[in-house]
Amino acid sequence: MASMYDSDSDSKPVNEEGDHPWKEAINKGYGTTGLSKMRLRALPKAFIQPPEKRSSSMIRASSQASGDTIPIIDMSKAEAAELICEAAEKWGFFQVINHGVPAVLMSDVMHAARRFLGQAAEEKRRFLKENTSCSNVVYMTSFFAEAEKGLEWSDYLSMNFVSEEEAYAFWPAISKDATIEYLKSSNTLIKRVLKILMNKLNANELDETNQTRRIQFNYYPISPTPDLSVGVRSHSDVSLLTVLLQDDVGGLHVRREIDSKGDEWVQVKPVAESLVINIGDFLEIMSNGIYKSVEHCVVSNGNIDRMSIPIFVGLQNSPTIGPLPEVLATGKKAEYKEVVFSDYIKYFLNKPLDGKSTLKLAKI
Ligand SMILES: O=C(O)CCC(=O)C(=O)O
Repeated sequence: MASMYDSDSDSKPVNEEGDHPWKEAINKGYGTTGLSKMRLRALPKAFIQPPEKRSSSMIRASSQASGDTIPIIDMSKAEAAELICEAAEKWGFFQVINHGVPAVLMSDVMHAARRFLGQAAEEKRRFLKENTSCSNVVYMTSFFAEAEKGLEWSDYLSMNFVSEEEAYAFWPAISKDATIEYLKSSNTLIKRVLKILMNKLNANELDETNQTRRIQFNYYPISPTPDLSVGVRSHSDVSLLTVLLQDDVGGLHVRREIDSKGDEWVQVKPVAESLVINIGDFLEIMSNGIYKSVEHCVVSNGNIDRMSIPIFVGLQNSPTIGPLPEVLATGKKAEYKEVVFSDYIKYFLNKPLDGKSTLKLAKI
């Protein structure tokens, strides 16, 4: 049955104080998508970010002094490997073109994500944490709604890949074929980038059977007051690396430290048919800080909605994580300690996204 959250009509009861029944919207699967459709004139209070977390003001306050942009690397060129390592050290972020993932699969998975997210809440709510028949497929609003002061203005479907069999059985029927195809086809690129990064460290190739893949459909609806809301709070990824497909709207910003001049936030401008790759915390720790896992955030937009599809490449539950012996063999002082892997994950999952706070757990 259609609800007021499913409608685009303007003639809805709106509490202009922003004191909206947002909990109902989340608990019933309408999420921020449903709230956005109500064309609220004020952001519900629960979504107002504390001043220090407002990405739009953070970004405005940081002068982009350098004028530099995130490197765009052509993977078909001989110098690609060198440029990838350089970007991983200097930026922690880069975009790749001619990367081997067919454009048609990228477009198919974007359409698949739109199909899933565009459904009525009755369909999406089947994947809420309390309803899903497989804990590896979950539909959510905000990262950690229970503990956040200021929820994120976004909804997402997270699919942790365990096996094709499980994915075909439990991922949403409306989007699973294109999602599984895209995920499979991205594997060659992921393997190639990891091999390049490990080579530069003189380390062995990482065992693929010890890795994980989680793919996510992120949806950022139009915000009534984008300056007060945030799409995704500033955070670094708990992954080896992340491969992100974004639409042409833009909104992803990356924090960059520039020595004497302080920080700057740089937008990752959409480039047609490219993929954005960023280094995650695991690779920063394993490389002893040579590769950088940097803070990034997504600003809200008051005019147009946005979609992105990250693949988080992770590690299986290994006993500990720390700098690779090959890296320490060079005689460099350890910047990170060996930490219990499950402690690291638990710490990340049990708090709101908050800059590079998880990485500090491993820092000496
Ligand atoms: O949507 C984006 O551009 C980035 C999303 C992101 O940072 C995340 O899902 O962790």
